[in-house]
Amino acid sequence: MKLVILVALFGLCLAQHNPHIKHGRTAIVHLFEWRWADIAEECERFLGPNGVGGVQISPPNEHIVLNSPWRPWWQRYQPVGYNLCSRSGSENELRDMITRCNNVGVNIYVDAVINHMCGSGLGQGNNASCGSQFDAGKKEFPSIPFSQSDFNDNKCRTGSGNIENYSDANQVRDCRLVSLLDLALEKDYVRSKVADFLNKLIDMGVAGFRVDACKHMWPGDLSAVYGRLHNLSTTWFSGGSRPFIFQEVIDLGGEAIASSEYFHLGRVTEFKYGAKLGTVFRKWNGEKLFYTKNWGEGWGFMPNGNALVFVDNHDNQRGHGAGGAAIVTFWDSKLHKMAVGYMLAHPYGVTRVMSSFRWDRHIVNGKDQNDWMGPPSHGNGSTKSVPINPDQTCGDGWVCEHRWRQIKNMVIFRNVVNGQPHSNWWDNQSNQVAFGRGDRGFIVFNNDDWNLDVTLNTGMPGGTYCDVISGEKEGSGCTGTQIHVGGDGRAHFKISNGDEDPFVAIHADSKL
Ligand code: AAO
Repeated sequence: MKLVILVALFGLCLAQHNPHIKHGRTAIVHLFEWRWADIAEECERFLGPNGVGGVQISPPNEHIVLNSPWRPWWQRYQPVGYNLCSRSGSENELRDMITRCNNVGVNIYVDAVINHMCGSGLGQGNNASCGSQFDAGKKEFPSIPFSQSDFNDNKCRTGSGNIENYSDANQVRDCRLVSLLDLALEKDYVRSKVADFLNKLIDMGVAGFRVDACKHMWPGDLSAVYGRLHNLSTTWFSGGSRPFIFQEVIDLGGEAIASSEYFHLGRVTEFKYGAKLGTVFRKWNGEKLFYTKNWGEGWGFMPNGNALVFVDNHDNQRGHGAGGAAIVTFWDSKLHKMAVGYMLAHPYGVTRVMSSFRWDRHIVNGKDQNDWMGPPSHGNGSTKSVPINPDQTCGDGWVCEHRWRQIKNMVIFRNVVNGQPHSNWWDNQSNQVAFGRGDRGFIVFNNDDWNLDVTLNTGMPGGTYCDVISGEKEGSGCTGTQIHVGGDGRAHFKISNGDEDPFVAIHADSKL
């Protein structure tokens, strides 16, 4: 009997670790700051047809609107209510987007900001994205409503009321993160309001949540909130499906709070992944690509079944959050394509690809002076839509890494090799490595300052394959390089270190 209960509890916990991705797809893309109307189009014209499993969207609820700095991207991390209108669009547009994406097999994951409301600073004004009234000074948010007693200030023991020391778990959870008004999630009333907000989204058809700032919330409080969540909508998901939960906890080691405290609740962001992979591809601190033979848990990362991984995110691509200068972003496009390619080829974790907007980066003494800049906007502050160029790239300042051929094709690679083991490893004891995924795919990297010229056992059936990095399969031919695999599974690879993309990948579906 005890065993049955234990197994049942274990099953319940693991449920929130499952992204419920459809049709054998595997990767999620973060369409940072995109408008709902554009995401709906992107699901239909690109993400569905190219096998992308889901989209992480920016926070959909009402947020403060700031004039100084002018409309920063981070205003959306300052909620002032749970009405569903934001810089990305209205509730109707949100609902339409969720429906249309689900209809083409693309899941929606909501960035849920539930640790806090807006900043306490009076200087921020009281403009809200749906026009609701609020008073940060009095801690009043009548559209929900939350008032003074729904906040944690009485529990915080620091002089400033803010988090001052990350070695003290109590202040990290009970004080204000960068002055943001900290919700008292121990209160049943607050938990119910937060759960109502999330349940409304679940009933609209979302597949789960990226939960913001989890380090700053007690695991017990989160457990109580998650316990109130509805099952996913049976219009698109099988009965009894729990929402996918992935929790933002920054744990590079050395602090009071460890990501493992959240494992039983859902997946957790593994920030070591991008920090280390960036260091390896940059060849900093004596790192070499061949050291990644035991990439994953072998590098001290969290257990595979708990990890949500990414090369960069919306914070650390501009110096916020954690990871620093090692993080490889679209600004270093050659390294970025290789790092994202490596991540997507490797079996560890649920993978998330970043899709960014460009800003006027201006680094002085290691700090980006324009780290606040919001998405491409019109003069009145409304976000520009995403135009698609004839070559399928995006215009108007939208970077669309997810549309870059190399990244798009590696998302497909990950789907094709799903479930296959990491196999046939080869390295030159430096920065040239290769590995396969059973007999379904094989990838070779040259991040050395000299050419690669080698014959390798790919583990793949004999035949001619299109390299999906330099091109792809089109009809009965390849638009890029062809790779000939012999009957013995061996193939010859030549990769110049001078290539814009010094890596090659083949998979079962790129065979001629
Ligand atoms: C803005 C202004 C503030 C103002 C506030 C209120 O910038 O000056 O006080 O409004 O008016 C985003 C922006 C913030 C913005 C906020 C609200 O990034 O700049 O504040 O919206 O508009 C911590 C949290 C983590 C958080 C991260 C940014 O733990 O949860 O800070 N990320 C999420 C979102 C993020 C958002 C929020 C949370 C808030 O993704 O976009 O903020 O909703 C250490 C700790 C980390 C800590 C970092 C940064 O990291 O471990 O937990 O993250 O510090 O404070 C090495 C260490 C690493 C360390 C890092 C940095 O890498 O190994 O552990 O250095 O020191």
